Amino acid sequence: MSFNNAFSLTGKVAWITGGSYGIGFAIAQAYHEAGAKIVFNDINQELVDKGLASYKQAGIPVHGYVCDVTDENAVRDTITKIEKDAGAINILVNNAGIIKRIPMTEMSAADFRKVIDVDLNAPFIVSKAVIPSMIKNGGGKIINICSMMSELGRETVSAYAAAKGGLKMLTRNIASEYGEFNIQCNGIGPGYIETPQTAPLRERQKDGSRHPFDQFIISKTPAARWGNTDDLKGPAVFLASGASDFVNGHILYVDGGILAYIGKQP
Ligand code: NAP
Ligand code: GCO
Repeated sequence: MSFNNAFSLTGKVAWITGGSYGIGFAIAQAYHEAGAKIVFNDINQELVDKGLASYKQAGIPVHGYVCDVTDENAVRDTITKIEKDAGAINILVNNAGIIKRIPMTEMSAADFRKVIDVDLNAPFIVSKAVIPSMIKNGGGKIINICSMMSELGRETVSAYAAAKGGLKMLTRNIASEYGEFNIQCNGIGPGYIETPQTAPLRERQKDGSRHPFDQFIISKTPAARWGNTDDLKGPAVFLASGASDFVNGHILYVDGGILAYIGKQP
């Protein structure tokens, strides 16, 4: 395989869950540029329509579906539609996610379960549903979007950290269980990325100054900035391509160095 071909996704079908905006959309853009056929889903018609309009504007042919990734039947139905519209899925990106920032002692069990359901149970449900056809077709790539919270904790994100920590271990287990079928399952752990999910943490204060959390993140990041969705494109293509065929069960942290850094001395 030539160096350039190693990174090509030509002829591959890539499903990006929750891919109508943000990180999922950027990964889809990169996969399209690398030659893949893109399909995505989102939780409701409004988001799918918003996604379809953005893909059209970016010149990316795409199929979009309404599908709640926590619903096994809906996931199965969506896979049937994807196989009919685009072909068998070669690359799955478990990107759909939610966060609820609530102090743990104030969080209801229902809210905790909801986060676990979307961020951990759903990657299990969707991966479980695509693995049989990947095995039949000689292999595939599964990329789970993990987090800094796969490694670290902080106030208010107990459910999210529990889910993303679990997703790291689900990643390693899929790699362990299905590696022999030429399935590589890896994770990407984005650092703090500018998307709507993190917008409340970057809101300007009434006096125009930066949000204290915004300042905190910049001071904790050796790169001294938030990440942007483009920062995730190269790593996502690598993990979807032949270039990573012997990389399995790995979490690639794309965090500007956060996990390497103890922080500046006061
Ligand atoms: P996001 O706000 O987390 O949302 C991703 C998409 O998933 C949204 O369109 C969302 O719909 C959808 N979704 C939620 N529940 C769903 C369900 N049950 N079924 C189908 N779709 C569902 O966007 P993001 O910030 O781009 O994050 C993408 C992924 O990266 C997430 O897994 C997130 O946890 C992870 N991540 C983000 C950051 C960051 O700094 N932004 C850092 C590390 C990891 P709604 O808009 O209705 O919720
Ligand atoms: C938070 C953030 C994080 C990030 C991301 C970090 O409230 O601390 O939302 O959880 O979104 O997942 O990698």
